[in-house]
Formats: sequence, structure tokens, C-alpha cells
Amino acid sequence: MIYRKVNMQSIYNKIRQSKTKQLAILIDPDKQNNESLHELVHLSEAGKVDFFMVGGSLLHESIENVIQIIKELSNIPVLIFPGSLMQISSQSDGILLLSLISGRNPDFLIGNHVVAAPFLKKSGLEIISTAYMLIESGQTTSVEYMSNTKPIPSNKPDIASSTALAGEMLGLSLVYLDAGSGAQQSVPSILIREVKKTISIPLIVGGGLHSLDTVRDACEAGADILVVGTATEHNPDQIKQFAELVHGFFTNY
Ligand code: 1GP
Repeated sequence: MIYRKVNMQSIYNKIRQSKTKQLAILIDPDKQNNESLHELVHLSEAGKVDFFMVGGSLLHESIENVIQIIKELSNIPVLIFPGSLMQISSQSDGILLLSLISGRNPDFLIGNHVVAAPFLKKSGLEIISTAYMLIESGQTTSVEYMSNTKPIPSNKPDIASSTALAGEMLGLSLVYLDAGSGAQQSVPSILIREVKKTISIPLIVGGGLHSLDTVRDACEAGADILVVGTATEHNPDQIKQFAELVHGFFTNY
């Protein structure tokens, strides 16, 4: 088995040192078969995608198998984007340790982290603590329902920026604004702009980025890492264009 582990520099350092904005492709194991996964990974390599994120709200397929296939085909770093405690694999390069700070459900703020911490320590995974914030996007998303938390209203950039700032003050390393997978409305530019103005840690934005225009808007508003999932499941040929667009923007931490 060919197994490529990323070890040149830590993923977080790579994020902090990148001169350009970065593109992450979200792979939901339940939405891929063997053939589509191979195609997605090859197109991501060709398009010079920066990261894969792997995870989903439900799990019929093994996250382990999917990560193994990605690692056999590609050198692109793989980060787990855990939908639950079941989604941890030491085959990955790192994990976004999400604290769902837009909500008030203690399990997703700290409870699950306590359960997972001893395993994570042994796993050798790079742990990237992440201030995870759900932003309302028109209809109930899977993550909102599954986490039993309310998203931040999309017309309340002041609440969003205060929440992100609190996350940074608590020592978290990234802020992730998520409208939810397949969201009809992505995170509004005005809200991204307000959050970006307030924090000095890198800002990830995802959910409903289904076109070049929505990705461009999020870049212009201040997102540093753009996450695209659903759009590339439907049309993986777009990956190269998404990557070229995102890499055309400079970061400003
Ligand atoms: C969801 O931000 C990710 O958590 C990606 O969303 O599937 O809508 O691209 P999409």
C-alpha cells in the first residue's frame, strides 16, 4: 500500500505562510463512489487544490477507506472535518477540532472533545483548533439539525464578529463560517467582511459556494480559505477554475 503522509511543514504553518488564498475541497464519503472519488482526486491534483477536507453529517461509508484512497492517489494534505466522534482516523494528516461556538450545545463546545482528546493525542494527527460558526442560510441545514444548535442570523454581522473574536481570544487557531452543505445562500459578504476586520487568525468560509461568482464574492469579502463540496460533486471539472480564481487573491493576515 502506498501511503503518503504530509510532513514537510505543518498544515497550519502552511496556511499562515501562504501568500495566496487557498481552496479546500470537501469530500463527503457518503456522496462518492470509487470512480467519482478517483476522478475528484485527480482533478484536484491537476488543479493544485490546497487541501482535502473529509467528513459528513451521516456516515454510511467508512471515512478510513476514503482517506486511504485519497492518500494513495495524492499528496494534497487531508484534514478531517468531523461530523461526529465516529469520524476520526489517524490515516489523515490533521483534523479541524471544531468548537461550535455559534451554538450553546455543550457536547459540541467541549463534551465530545473531552471524549476524543486521549485518542487524538495518540493519533499523531495535527490538531487545528477551529472556532466553528453556523450562519443561517434560508432553510434548516443538516449540521444545524444534527447539532441541535441555532445558527447566527445572516443579518447580524455584529453578533458574528463578536463570536469570532471570542473564539480568537479563547485561543482557537481558525474561524470557520459555514452556511451548511448545499446551502441555498452562502455566507453574506457583509458578514464575512465584518468578521475578517475583527480577527487576526485565518478565516475559512464554506457552504453554498456553488459558482465562480459566489467564490469570488467570498474572496473579495475577506475569506482566506474557501471550502467547496456540493458544487464539485455535481461538476468536478470546475475544480481547476475554482482553484485558479482563489489563487489569484493574496492573503492579508
Ligand atoms: C459544508 O462548507 C461546507 O460544511 C461545504 O458546503 O457542500 O455547500 O459546498 P457545500
